[in-house]
Formats: sequence, structure tokens, C-alpha cells
Amino acid sequence: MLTRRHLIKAGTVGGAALLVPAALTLRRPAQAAPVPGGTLDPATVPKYVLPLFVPPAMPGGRSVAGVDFHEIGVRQFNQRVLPPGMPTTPVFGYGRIADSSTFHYPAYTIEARVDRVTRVRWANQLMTSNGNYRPHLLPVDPTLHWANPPGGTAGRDMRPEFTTTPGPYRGPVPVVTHLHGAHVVEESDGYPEAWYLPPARNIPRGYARVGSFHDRFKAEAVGHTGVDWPTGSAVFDYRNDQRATTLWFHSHELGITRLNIYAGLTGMYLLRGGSADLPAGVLPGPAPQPGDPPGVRYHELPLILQDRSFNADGSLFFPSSRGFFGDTPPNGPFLPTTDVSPIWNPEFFGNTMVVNGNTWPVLAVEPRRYRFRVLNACNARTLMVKIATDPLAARPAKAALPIWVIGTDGGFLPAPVPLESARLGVSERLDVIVDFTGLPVGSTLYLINEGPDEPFGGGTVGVDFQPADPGTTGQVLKFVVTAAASADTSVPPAQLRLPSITRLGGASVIRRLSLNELTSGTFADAPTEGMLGTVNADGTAAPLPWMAPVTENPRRGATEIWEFRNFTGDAHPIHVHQVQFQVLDRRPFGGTDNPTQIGPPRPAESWESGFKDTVVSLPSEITRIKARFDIAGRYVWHCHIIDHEDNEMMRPYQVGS
Ligand SMILES: [Cu+2]
Repeated sequence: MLTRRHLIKAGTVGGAALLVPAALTLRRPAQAAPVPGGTLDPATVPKYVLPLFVPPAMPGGRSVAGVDFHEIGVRQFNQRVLPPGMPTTPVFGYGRIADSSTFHYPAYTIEARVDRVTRVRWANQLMTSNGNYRPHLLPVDPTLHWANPPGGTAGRDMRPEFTTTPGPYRGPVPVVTHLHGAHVVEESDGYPEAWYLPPARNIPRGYARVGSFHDRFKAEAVGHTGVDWPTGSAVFDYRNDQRATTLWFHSHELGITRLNIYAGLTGMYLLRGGSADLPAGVLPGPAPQPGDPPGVRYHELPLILQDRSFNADGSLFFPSSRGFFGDTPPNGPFLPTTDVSPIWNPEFFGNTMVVNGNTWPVLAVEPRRYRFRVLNACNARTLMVKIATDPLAARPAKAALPIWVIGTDGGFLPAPVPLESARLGVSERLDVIVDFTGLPVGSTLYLINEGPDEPFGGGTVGVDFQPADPGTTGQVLKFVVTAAASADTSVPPAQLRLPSITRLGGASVIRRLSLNELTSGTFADAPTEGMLGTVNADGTAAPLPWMAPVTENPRRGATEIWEFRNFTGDAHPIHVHQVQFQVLDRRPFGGTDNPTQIGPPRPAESWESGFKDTVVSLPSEITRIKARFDIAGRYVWHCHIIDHEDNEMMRPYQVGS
């Protein structure tokens, strides 16, 4: 059983004495084994059977009054996630409302053009065919500070009170969709309290049907666009006035995001064109486009990486009790008897790897260059991917091919960066080129994962942490080289000249912010919630819950430096909405014990030289970013370990008044 007890102790040691030998922070016994999960043993799932699913471009983007207009629904359906011969899996997914064949987990990719508005009507259609709502596929913990539709308009978006420990919430599912990394007005951002229920006929009396911010944002949006929001829908405008890049959309409701994303509500959004893109033909292509005939060979495709666990009936496994985590007695007692929520687990780790909606798929590649848009869409897992010849090679494995990073969250880097191992915190994207040129037909390669099967605390594989189990989550994807179908005219990555980057100007404000973890007063070292916050004048942390008044209020147009001081034992991927920021540097500090002891800075990582919307903040470090906030309105910043985000590790922020 995964336990956090020793993890926290290791983090404390690392924080108190920065020069402690790295080996002392080793977090797991050397014996590799699959992560605990559901009733399906991951070792019984055959690998590299299903071909990698390449999400087609989302069809139906009609041009209406100069904007590309999509109507996209959220539905529940069964999908083949596991290989043939095993059961199918009920999932949530997005699709074009007018064409049920387009519903898929993950979603078909939205293709967008710089400076041309993409308008999406996002419809919550989590209903049965007779119009009744569908309850969630997964156990919803009703004791968090969450959307809480049963609270009605007075108690929605609050933490409800219970007199006995409740079971999971079985009511209608709130949904709102966020385009991650988008430069967008507040009413189109997918604010966590702007959710809405499906327009079902049996919504219980007294339930709130929309979140606290929904009606305000609806009025603003209708005022701006003149386009109504039908019941159970929101119509969001994406301005696309930012650099060409790799964005992704996902569900983003208060306290239930981890479950909606885990159930499948994820898709890619590729923004092309403008002065920060490259001319057609320079990079490997094509990527899927609307209306493609069958049989097109794609040389640019997304790799959406997720860890999942399953039950023997094919259903997704997600913990139904905090007891699963192993740091409390199996049956609690939990809230309200103690301060620990009964169902929420601090971090979810799956025991299979799923790429584009299938466990361990295989991709036939020609001996040429490919462009992959890689996304870590796990709940909590930090990935360290590498291309190796033997999937079971001793870790750390020898890299068989470099991974050329050409872009990240906010578009192209100033120059390509070749990596042997590429790290992705949750929600980070890497735009990469892999060159299979010259490999003999029939040769095989593997995308492996050497990140840990537990929260990442920084450091080096095999020294500071054990790599993921090589038999399961240590493997991701197989490549099989097939005959070339055409000549490769793309530019080799070492010779690429990427679009230039305009750095942000000087900052007018420096904000000192804190990353915190709160632990139980009953069960030793059992985390109860994460919390962001500010920093006191003496350098100590001032954790703040979601409901505390806004503390980050940049002036419109201001450029600011935000310092994330990580007082916890784990790395947290911190995401700031609206902006693409620069990563300035990281410096060690003494954490809770010695908050004013601050070491020398080290520069951002080589692949962090472009713009980012999410940055990995390591334990006992101050990670500094610089951003320009040029759209007034209400946004959020949060940890993108979505188990943390759902339980208080998120804060509202306000640009302007
Ligand atoms: Cu976190």
C-alpha cells in the first residue's frame, strides 16, 4: 500500500538540512511492484496490441460571423480502452453534438487559428436517453469544499456540514470546461464556480442547477456576443490572440475536477498560425484536419499520457475510501468524527499507462521525423519519458534516441533542446520531434517512464526515488518501424530556426506565495488538504483556503513576479490562468524550519526557456515566474495535481477591479 508517512518525513529531512546526502531521501524499497488499484491485475493486460488512436480534428467548426463555432457535448459511453478480449470501459467524453460517432475519450482535437475566434457551446449532456441525469461513474466525496449542488443557491460552492459520515454523492454531475493556457476573458475561462448541471428532467427539487458565478458570466457573455447560453450549456469565446501552441481543454469544477478528468473529460486544442508559428512543411506533418479522408498518414500527432486503474469488469477504478491510501485505519473514522474526508485520497496513482485512450498502444512509424504534442493528463503523476530499445531495461535506461523539445505550454522555445529524458508535471505539454530516420524496417523502440510511482519530490531517478514499476507504469508506448511511404522534407531538429521570443519587461510587483500541506490532528502525518497562500513578513507561510478573500490582485497590464515557496515535501505543478509566463529561476530555502534561509538561484531548466502556464515547484525551493496580466477579471491559480486542486489547493485571483 502506498503510504505517505515516510514521504513526509523524507521531505522534512530534505527541507531542514539542504546538504543531506541524496540517498537518505530514498522513498521506497527497491523492490518494484505495480501500484495498488482495482480488481484488474495490470500484469494481465496484454501490451502493445491496439494501434495508437490518433484523435481526428473535431469536425463541425462552422464559420459563423467570422468565428469558428463548435457545439460540443459531454456524454457517457462505453469505449474500448483495454485490448480486445477484455471488457469495454464506461467513460465520460466530449464530442460534436450533431454526430454521436465523434464522442471519444480523449476528445477529438480542436484546431484553431491565431487571431481568429473559436466559439464553443459546451453542453452538459450527462443524461440517459429518457432525459434523466446520470450519476457519476466514480465516487464523489461530498465533504470537500466543492460545487455541492444539493446545497441549493445558499449552499452551493461550499463545504457542507454532516452529522454522520456520508457516502458518495449520487446526484447530477456539474461540468464546466477550461481551455488550459488560453488568453481568454473571465466569462469564457471555465471558472470553478461557473459549473452547470445537465438539463435533466429529474434534477431534485432545491438543487442548485448552476454554480455561483454562472449567471454573472452568462450575462457578460451574452452582452459581449449576443449568443444565448441554453440551459445546461455555456458558450465560450477563445480569442486565440496568443502565440501558436499546444493547449488542452478539460473539466474544471470546484472539488470534482479530478473525477471528471479521470472519467475522460480531456482533449487537445492546437493553435496554429501567426508570427510565432513556422511555415508549413518545416516541421513534420500533416496533423489530422477536419474532413480528412481515411488512410492519411499523420506525422504530427498528440500523445495524451494518463495513468489509470481498472476493475475486472473493465470499469475505471478510483478509490472509494480514504482507507485505500493507507495512512488512516481502513474505516476511519472520518468526517465529521475526525478531520479527514471519507473518500478523497491525497494523490491518485494508476497502475496502467493509457495513451490517447488505450492502455499501452503501439504506433507504426516510418523511418522519418515525427512531431508529437505530449501532454501529461494524469491526476498526480510526474512523468519522465525516454525512448529505449528494451522496455524492461534496468533503470535508468540508456536513451536510444533524443527527444527534441521545440515547444512547451506557451509555444516554441527560442531553440530546440535535445533531451535524453523529458520530465512532465501534470498538465505540462512538450512539443517534440523524434527522428526515426535510418532505422531498419521492423525495428522496435519504446517510450518508457522513469518518473516515480508516488509523488515526485525532486532529484534523480535511482538515487532520490525509485522509477515507476518497469513491468507496468514504467512502460508507455511501443514504436514499430515500417516502410517509408513518402520522402521526409521536414527540417532536421538540429537545424531548425524557431520563431523568436519577446521577453516580458520589468516587473512592478513581487508577490511571495506559499504552497502548503495540512495534516490531520487525529491520524499522524495524514494529509487533510493542500493549501496555497501568502508569506508572512517573517518568511513563514500563511495558508489560505479557497473561500478566503482575493489576495492576488494585479493591476490590469501589470507585469509581476510571483514567487512560489514550497513548504511541503512534494513537487506541485502550479498553473496560473489567463497568462503565459516566463520561468525566472529556482532557489533552495529552509522551508518551515528555516524560511529565511535562502540559497543561490539556479536558472530555469533548459526546456523552460519559452513561455509556460504551469511550472513544477520543487519542495523547499522558491520558484519564480514573471507574467503580464492584461485582461481584467476573475481567474484562478492552483496546483494541477488535480487531487490537490479539488481539496483547497486553489486560489481565486483578480486582475483589475
Ligand atoms: Cu499540489
